[in-house]
Parts: sequence; C-alpha cells; structure tokens
Amino acid sequence: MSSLILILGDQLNKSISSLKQANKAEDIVLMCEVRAEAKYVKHHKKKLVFVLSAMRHFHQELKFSGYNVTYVKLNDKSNSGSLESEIQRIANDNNINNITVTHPGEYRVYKNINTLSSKNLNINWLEDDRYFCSRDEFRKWVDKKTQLRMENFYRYMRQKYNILMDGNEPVGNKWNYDKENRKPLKNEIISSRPKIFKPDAITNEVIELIESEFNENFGDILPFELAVTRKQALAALNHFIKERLVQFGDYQDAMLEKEPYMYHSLLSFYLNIGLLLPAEVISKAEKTYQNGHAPINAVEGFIRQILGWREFIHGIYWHKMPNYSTKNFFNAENDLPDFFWDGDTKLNCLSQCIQETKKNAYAHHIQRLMILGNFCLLTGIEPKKVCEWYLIVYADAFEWVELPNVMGMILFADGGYLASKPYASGGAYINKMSNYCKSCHFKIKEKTGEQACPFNYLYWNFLHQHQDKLSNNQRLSMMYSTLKKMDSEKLTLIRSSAENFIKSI
Ligand code: FAD
Ligand code: DLZ
Repeated sequence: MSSLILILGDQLNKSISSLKQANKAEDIVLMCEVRAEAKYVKHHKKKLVFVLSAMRHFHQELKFSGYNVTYVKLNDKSNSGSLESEIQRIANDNNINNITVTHPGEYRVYKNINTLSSKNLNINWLEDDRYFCSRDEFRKWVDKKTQLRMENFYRYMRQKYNILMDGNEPVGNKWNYDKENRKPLKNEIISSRPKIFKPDAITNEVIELIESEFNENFGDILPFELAVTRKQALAALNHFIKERLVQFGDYQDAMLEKEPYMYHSLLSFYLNIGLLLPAEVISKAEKTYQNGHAPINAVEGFIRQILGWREFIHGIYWHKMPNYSTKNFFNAENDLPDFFWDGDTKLNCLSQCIQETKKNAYAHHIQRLMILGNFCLLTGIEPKKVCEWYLIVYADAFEWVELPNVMGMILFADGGYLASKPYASGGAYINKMSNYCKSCHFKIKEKTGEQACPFNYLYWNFLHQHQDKLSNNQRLSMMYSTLKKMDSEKLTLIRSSAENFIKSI
C-alpha cells in the first residue's frame, strides 16, 4: 500500500526517518510551501528566503535520487494554504490513506497535522532521530527531578555516546571548560570570517517572490549569503572546523562592534533545517581535537553547545509543551520598545545588536542572551511578546529552540526550571566583554541619573523588585547581601531612574 511521505521545511535531509522507510516505486513524497507557515509570525525576509530556497533545492536533490516528489509552490493555483489541507488534497488526489511523517519540531505543527487523524487518514509518526536524545528518553531522564541542570544532562550524553571520553573519565579530566570560554577580545583583528555563498537562480527566484509578497516584513534580504544546499552547508562546516574552531573556545562570550560573527560557527541555520546533522558536526569537532588541531576548551565548548544545550532545550520543549508557552513567573507585562525593530536607541549595545539582527537575521548567543535578553528581563517585557520577536528575527528560529531559550534562559519565566538563576547583569559585564560602551551615549561608570548606563540601575531595580521571588536563590546570595547593605537614598535613586527609563521606552 502506498504512503504519502511528508517532508517539512526543517526536515531537509535524505537520512530523515520518514525517507528511510520510503518505497521509491510506490510512495509519494510531498513537500509544500504554504502561507500558514509563512505567515504565523511575520518572519524576517531572509529567513523566508532561506527556508523556501533550501526546500526547493532539496526537492531537486530528491528528484535526482529517484523519489517521486510532489512539490507545491507558494503561488500554485491549487495550493490551499496550510500543511494539513495540502496533505489532505494530495492524499485524496492519489487515493492514499497512509501518511508517514517524521515528528515535527514544533508543537503547533504537530497539532495541526494531527487533526487529519479524525479525517480517515492514518498517520504514521516517526521519531526524529536527528537528535541524540529522543523525547521519551528525555522524559525518563527527567523522571522525578524538580530542577533540571544542563550540566548533568550533558555528562549523561557524553558518557552514553562516548564523546570526548577517556574510558569513564572526560578527556583532560574536566567535564566543562566554561571558565576558559570567557576571554574578551577588544582590539585584536578577527582572523577568519564565516564562509559565504552566492545566490543561484533558484534563490534569486525566491528572493523576488519574498520581495514582492512579504516586503512589509522585518529585515534585509540582501546580501543573501547563506548556504541552501547540503553541499554548501558541508563547506560551511569544513571551513569553520578548519579555520575558526581554534578560536571559538577563548572568545565564545566576547562581543565587538562591527563584528557580528566573532568566532561563532553560524551552523544553527543548517542544523535546524536538516542540511547538517548534529552527529556529523560533533564528530568532526571531536576528530579535530584528537588530531591536535584545536584545543580542548574550543572543542569541548563547541560540543557542549550542541550535545548539551541544543539537546537539553529540545528535551525541555517537548517535555513541557504546550503549557511552557504561557509561563510568566515575574508577571511581566510591558510592551517591546519600538526600537527593537530598527535599532534606533541611544544604548549602543542594543543598537548594534538590533541593526545586525536586521541585516543578517543572526546575532550570536551572547548578544541574544546578555544584551537583548538581559534588557527584556530587566525592563519587564511580557514573555509572549519577547518570544514572538525572537521567533521573527532569526533565520535559525523554530519554536522548539527559541521558546525555552526565551522563557527559561533569558526571562526566567518558568521560575527556574531550566536555569538556576536569571541571566541578569548590569553594564559592567557588557563593558568587560565588549567594546560597545566606548562609543555609547550613556556613561558606564555612572550608576544612576540620566547619563548613567541604564543596565546599571535596571539590574539593581530588578533584584529589588523581585526580592520576594529571588532572595532565597543561593546563587544570588552575594547580590542580595549587597542590596541589603545599600543605603536607602541610593536605592531610591536607582528605583526612580529605572522607573523613568522604563516609562521612556
Ligand atoms: P555557535 O555559538 O557556533 O554554537 C554552536 C551550536 O550550538 C549552534 O549552532 C546551536 O545549534 C547550538 N547552540 C548553542 N547554544 C544553544 C542554545 N542555547 N540552545 C540551543 N542550541 C544552542 N538557537 C537556535 O538555533 N534557534 C533559535 O531560535 C534560538 N533562539 C535563541 C533565543 C535566545 C533568547 C537565546 C539566548 C538563544 C537562542 N538560541 C537559538 C541559541 C543560540 O543563541 C544560537 O543557537 C546560536 O547563537 C546560533 O549561532 P551559531 O550557530 O553561530 O552558534
Ligand atoms: C518556517 C517555515 C516556512 C516559512 N515555510 C514553510 C513551508 O512553506 N512549508 C513547510 O513545510 N515548512 C515551512 N517552515 C517550517 C515550519 O514552519 C515548521 O517550523 C517546521 O516544520 C517545524 O515543525
């Protein structure tokens, strides 16, 4: 009996579980560009081009490999506009009742497709085995834990898959080189930049489509330099491993004006839509260490991000959805400032990060966390609004990875399920790790008043405002003892500076 095999826009790999089961002679592979997915948030224009162009290229690859593929383009006359309605239409047209699909990354997409099971279609859900840890295994790992820690999960993954291990011990006798990932990089020159790719005819056609139909969306389409095929993504991976991984470890947390990429890999784009597999990326990095071509702090730091954070975040998303998306521990309800859309603010760090986001549909982790995220936390922006912004603006943004990072990591909106303390900081951290403060309108050394760096007073105001919820947190005990000793006049100034600033945005 033939099956309809659905391939979603983030499942672009020939080894995906649904294709492994395919019978090339009988089954139809369905890929569809649909307005429901292009419009559920107003995606960055570059993200739309990236996903649709990669889908079109993957279609070609599948055809070339002998699959019978039905590909529905966004503007095809018969396109009914959603994944579920297209599945139903193509299944009806071909008299097929069996749908095979690798489990979608997003809960919303799973729910929509699952509505078809009440419409005489049998859905054969397959595990997405691109992840090291299945959703079930993560649930078992969580078991009765009340607090989850990434570090424990990461060690479990390292042992289970024998990655960077020397028998039962971690290589170098240390699990985590985090402390050696925090060098600032102030005046040095970045020695190698990420590999870039020229748009081909397929990409140019998609660029025209997005320019004509989604021109109101956020972000710059051009220059478009992302990889859109597996071959290109592999070239990006090899370039990173050969030329940039060595420095990744030292400068993981550093930020520099006009250097949007630092030594980051820019591989999240490709990992998230299937052009690269996490296992092959980790294996290449590990071999680079074994061959003596990159130091342990770089390789362990990089592998920790993928085997640790990425898998942990994925596990939490599926363990906690759908309720996770409604969390709001601090009852934050402020609006996102308008300048999040154009970078028009006197705070240089925010202005730089937002302008780079607009141009590249990318910001590196520490910008997302300690500049943009920190600001949203300290100014009490409503979690739902922050989630929507992050989902819109980055080309690697899919809800399964965006939501826990926003809710759990930057906003502590889950009350500490994902992170042991809020990632909050004042201006001193930003000044230490970047050169943004040098050319900022505000004065980093001033703590209150109109000229002071807003992060300085917003930080203490945040701790004071939420002391009922945070003062028992062991990891904040030093900060709360400093706050306790603060004289009341200073505290009043801090609070009024924060109140005025928040009103002004
Ligand atoms: P590198 O610094 O080179 O890291 C290597 C890889 O590790 C990344 O490609 C990514 O796959 C993985 N990784 C690193 N940190 C994380 C993390 N916290 N969670 C999951 N994977 C991680 N990542 C996304 O892929 N999509 C998102 O929508 C997304 N939203 C985020 C929102 C916030 C508020 C924060 C703080 C982080 C978010 N991240 C997201 C995680 C991280 O910032 C990006 O994965 C990273 O910046 C991508 O750039 P890179 O490939 O150069 O990463
Ligand atoms: C992000 C996206 C976009 C913009 N368009 C499509 C599309 O037209 N067809 C498709 O199959 N997938 C698309 N995607 C990805 C999905 O929105 C969704 O994020 C993933 O399938 C994960 O569940």
